[in-house]
Amino acid sequence: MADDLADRSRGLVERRLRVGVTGLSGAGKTVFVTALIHGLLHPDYLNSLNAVRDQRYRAALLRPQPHQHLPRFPYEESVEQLAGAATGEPRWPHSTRRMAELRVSIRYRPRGLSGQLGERVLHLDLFDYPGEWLLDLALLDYDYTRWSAEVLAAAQETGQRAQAAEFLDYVGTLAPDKPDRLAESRAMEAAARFKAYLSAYRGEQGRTGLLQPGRFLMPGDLEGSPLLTFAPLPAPAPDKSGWGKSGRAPSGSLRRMMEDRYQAYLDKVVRPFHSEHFARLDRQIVLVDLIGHLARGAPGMARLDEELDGVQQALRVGSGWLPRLIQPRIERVLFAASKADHLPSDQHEALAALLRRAVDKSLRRSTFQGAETDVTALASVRATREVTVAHRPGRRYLAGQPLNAAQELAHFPGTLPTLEEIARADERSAAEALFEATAFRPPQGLAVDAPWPHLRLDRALEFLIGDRLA
Ligand SMILES: Nc1nc2c(ncn2[C@@H]2O[C@H](COP(=O)(O)OP(=O)(O)OP(=O)(O)O)[C@@H](O)[C@H]2O)c(=O)[nH]1
Ligand SMILES: [Mg+2]
Repeated sequence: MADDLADRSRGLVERRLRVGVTGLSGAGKTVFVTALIHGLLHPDYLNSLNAVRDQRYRAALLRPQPHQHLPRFPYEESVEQLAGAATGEPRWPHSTRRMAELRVSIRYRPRGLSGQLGERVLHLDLFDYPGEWLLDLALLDYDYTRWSAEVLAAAQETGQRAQAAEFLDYVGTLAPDKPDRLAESRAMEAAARFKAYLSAYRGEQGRTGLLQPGRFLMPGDLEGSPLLTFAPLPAPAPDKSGWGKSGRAPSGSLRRMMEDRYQAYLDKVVRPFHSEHFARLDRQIVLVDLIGHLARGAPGMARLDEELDGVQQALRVGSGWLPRLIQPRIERVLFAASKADHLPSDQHEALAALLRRAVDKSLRRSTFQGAETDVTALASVRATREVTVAHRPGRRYLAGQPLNAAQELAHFPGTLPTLEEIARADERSAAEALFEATAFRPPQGLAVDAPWPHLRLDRALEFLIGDRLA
């Protein structure tokens, strides 16, 4: 309100809206933010954004971002890669490991009477951050002992594999409950092995359970920090003589050091991320590579449930320990299955339905009921076209250039599995793929200064910001 008044004195009403973009590694965040900004700057293909449809949308501009200490989203670089401007060869943007921010200011004319009073400006602050960090909020419910027990149990389940064994064997040789001059170097060794185990499984499963600390594989600025030098330890022996009245392992012991670091991780990493970033968002889009989850079979789908539960939990968290002012205020959450251009259009509804079902399951488990949610399937940048072939009329084929092919080809990608097929795979906990899609190169001919093809990017925008352009 104060903002509005100040700005009105300069003759222009300006408002701010902070939209978070998240999803696990590879979900499509960077491509989404790039395409969204590019679309706002070149809005010809955004007809489902009502302000564009009603011709009230004037223009958008990139502006200096509000937080100087956050990295700027690499918009120009990503556009250049996608358009192949430097090399002549379009490429998907590089994988990113950090959060980033960018402000786009949109000038529009409001609907109805207020439109006659003049144009307005919406400062849209986009905040891109790894979903792995959001899922860390689950750790707040665990103390070090309970966390250790669950993580070690999960590691034992996969114990026959090399990296899990190397980590468990090492932890098994430790005597963590006595003061130990070498505690620091043992902590470093245990943490290194723990990390090696986590990264070995990420390739296969994406994550190793919900309780994997998000910064171990996605450290951002914390690379090498002592905050990441901890690992789970087996429960202490029942005999706790020498533990003192506090009930804690003796100081100078490895266990004490690990407990302190785990606690520091919660206090210095997890809570601040929540209060400084997550809790300040107005809207949130969660990108889900559902097709990628299906490719990992039943374990992949189980991980999807876990991921969505984690998001629900994040939305709920904070009411207990955050100051009132920064309690979560996210008003709208859009869950979007990304890369829908891997399927012909007659299967997009089925893709969205699979995601909707998973979201509904986690919504039912959660008691949180604040934010308005919606589910969609979209392609930020459409890399395929739909074609038909003479001998199979009625069947829709995809034409595009596969990542590993030298030229364009048309193929039928198959059909998404039904819910029954997914449930059956789940019973057998079968790891074979439930669906496998061909990965495509970005389309040829994206121009730096012309609109790009997409699927439902504009509808996603209407849900996320449309009411603020009304
Ligand atoms: N066909 C198609 N592929 C996409 C689309 N969006 C993302 N991809 C593919 O998914 C990959 C990952 O997309 P990114 O946007 O880099 O994903 P991210 O979430 O930023 O990933 P990290 O930076 O690694 O966390 C890209 O390299 C593309 O191969 C899309 O709209 N269509
Ligand atoms: Mg990225």
